[in-house]
Amino acid sequence: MSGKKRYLVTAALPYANGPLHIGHLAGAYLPADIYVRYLRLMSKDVVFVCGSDEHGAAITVRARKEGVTPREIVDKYHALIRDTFEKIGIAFDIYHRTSEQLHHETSQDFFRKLLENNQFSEEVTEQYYDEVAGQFLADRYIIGTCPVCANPDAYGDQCEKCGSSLSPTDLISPRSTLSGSAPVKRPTKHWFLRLDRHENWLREWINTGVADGHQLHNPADWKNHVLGQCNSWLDQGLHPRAMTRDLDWGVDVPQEIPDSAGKKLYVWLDAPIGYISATKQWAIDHGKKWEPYWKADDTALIHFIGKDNIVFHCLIFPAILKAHGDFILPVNVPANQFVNLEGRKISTSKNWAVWVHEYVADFPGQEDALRYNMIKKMPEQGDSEFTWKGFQETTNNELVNNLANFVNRVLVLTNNYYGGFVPAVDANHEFKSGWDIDKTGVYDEELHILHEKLEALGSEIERFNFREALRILMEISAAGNALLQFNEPWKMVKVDPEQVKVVINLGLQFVAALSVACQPFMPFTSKRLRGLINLNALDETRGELLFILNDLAEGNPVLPTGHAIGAAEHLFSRIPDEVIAAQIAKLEATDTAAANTTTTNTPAATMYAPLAPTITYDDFAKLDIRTGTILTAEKMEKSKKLLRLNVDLGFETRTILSGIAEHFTPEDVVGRQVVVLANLAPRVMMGVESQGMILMAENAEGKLSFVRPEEGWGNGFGVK
Ligand code: B3M
Ligand code: ZN
Repeated sequence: MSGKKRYLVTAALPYANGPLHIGHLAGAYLPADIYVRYLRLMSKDVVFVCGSDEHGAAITVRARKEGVTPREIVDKYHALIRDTFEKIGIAFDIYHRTSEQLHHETSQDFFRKLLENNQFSEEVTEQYYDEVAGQFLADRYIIGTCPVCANPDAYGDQCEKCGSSLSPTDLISPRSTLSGSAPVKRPTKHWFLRLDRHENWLREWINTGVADGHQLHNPADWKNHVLGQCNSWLDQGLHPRAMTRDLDWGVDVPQEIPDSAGKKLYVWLDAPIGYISATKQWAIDHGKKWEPYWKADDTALIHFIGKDNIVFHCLIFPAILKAHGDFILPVNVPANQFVNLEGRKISTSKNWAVWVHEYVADFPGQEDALRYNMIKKMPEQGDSEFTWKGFQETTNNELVNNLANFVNRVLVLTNNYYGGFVPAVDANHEFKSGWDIDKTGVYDEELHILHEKLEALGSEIERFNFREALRILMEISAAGNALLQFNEPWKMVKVDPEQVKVVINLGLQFVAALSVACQPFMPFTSKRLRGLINLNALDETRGELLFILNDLAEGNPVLPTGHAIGAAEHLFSRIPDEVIAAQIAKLEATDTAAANTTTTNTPAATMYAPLAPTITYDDFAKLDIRTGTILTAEKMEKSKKLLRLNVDLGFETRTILSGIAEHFTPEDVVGRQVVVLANLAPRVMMGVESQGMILMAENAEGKLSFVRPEEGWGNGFGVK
């Protein structure tokens, strides 16, 4: 462990604009829950905070879509999300919400302090305004073509396709998501956080763990993909970023500040402060002090998030904390990647998801089967895949055939042979070890191996390797099964009763150890299992994993001789084919339903992006599109998406960065004739100036094709 005195663990605040799906679970919430439950079992002082993120365009766009108020949206989904977390066993110390007054006050105090510390530049800039809807457009209120990867539906703050951070004025052919109209530009004042002033210390902190001369963390403990994303952002240079918006829903800019009328805090300023206000509320509710958890150097602050939130948690929020001056920085941000579903990206808008609240309703009492499957498929280092067939196979082969089967056999034999009491043993009596059939088992040695396995499991959790920790848990159960298989107590009970006592006693020690060690992963199973062996449900304030580790380290069994267990039960039941078939049918029906509910009511309509707003010929005439030929091509360092091209336009050669690297290799494209938007304003990306855009066609599967003139057409000629 980090050797810190206390831990403050946060999990990303889910937008209260829709239900939770399995991707959310495996991305941020299950890893955080496992980590916190483990810390509690090791008797650590830990506070686990989360809450609903109730501001920002994600909420108001949904409210407009459903024809209700933002308040109605957040009240509906805050309650659903909070209840779903509880039902699937995510054990927050507090699940707060950013519409609470305490959060507004906390965020406004933060803003005042940043202003006092001269951390903003106040600028009047030209921003897009929707004359039809009568409001300025930022973030998700405006979409357009991404200048980096040509994604036609990039948002005003971020392109979800290539991950680029954007400003609305970067978008090509922007359009309002409120009215669909082409917006106009109007002057408006905003407060820009001077992120550029934080670039140097952030670069050093991210890459060396040092800030203000102190070694705060070890970058080797951070995930490579997290460091990679931070550095690609830092390589592009950090720029002043507007921290206020012209909105009617959100945290007010403190009213005493001149020109603050109608201004709200940018949601990514107030949302992370939501972790702090949640901690404050927790402290009020429990008569504790919140400051040590956010201000003391001997606190470990850890943020669990999905990869789309890395920059906000590793660069922007740390800059805000530092700009404030009183707060510590996170020691790790172990972001997970994404889960795909049946070969496709999970999509809330396309209703392509397994909703957690629906799973809990469809599979009562099997919450841990989903937890287990999502941990086994946790996207720790790369995206992973969930399929219903895989869910069935994993549950039946591992939870039923391994864990439930082992527990059931040990308990049945204990009841049958010893009246349900843990038998006394002759510790020197020989038997076959479950860890190695060729190895003669020794009782005390087996307890030592159990101790080692539990310690290994713990250290994998401490390194955020939850899949590996789960594998070790199941390895203990498999060794327990092998112990029975290799020694066949049901045959030996008449032949060598002393050996059978040792084997059954050991099996019970494995079961008791599993009842504690499985709790971070499968809390419901832990509780049931402890009932079966007549032990109380774990008291998370007592550090019970630490206790059994100490017992085993001293060579003492977990379950004492003579302890009375209860009746045997199967912890998990097999999942039949028809149940899986029903889930797959439900998913496909949703998918077809989505196809059939398009405006033109024909499936074809979902094949195509929505038509952009009507433009005039004059609008089109502004575009200067020319034919060209790609002379050279190379991959851009540290970018998955970009190729750096030299394009011959006849009258000159251009350098153009094109987001096609995931579709074409440099060799694929050299010599190709292309069509170029030649009068697009140059844009610096990753330190390189891109002078134009290659026009590409994208089909329904997201495949790209070059648009090009006939073979042998010259370069530099106009396209109309
Ligand atoms: N509400 C979740 C997201 O971007 C966002 C996280 C906030 S954590 C402070 O999907
Ligand atoms: Zn993009």
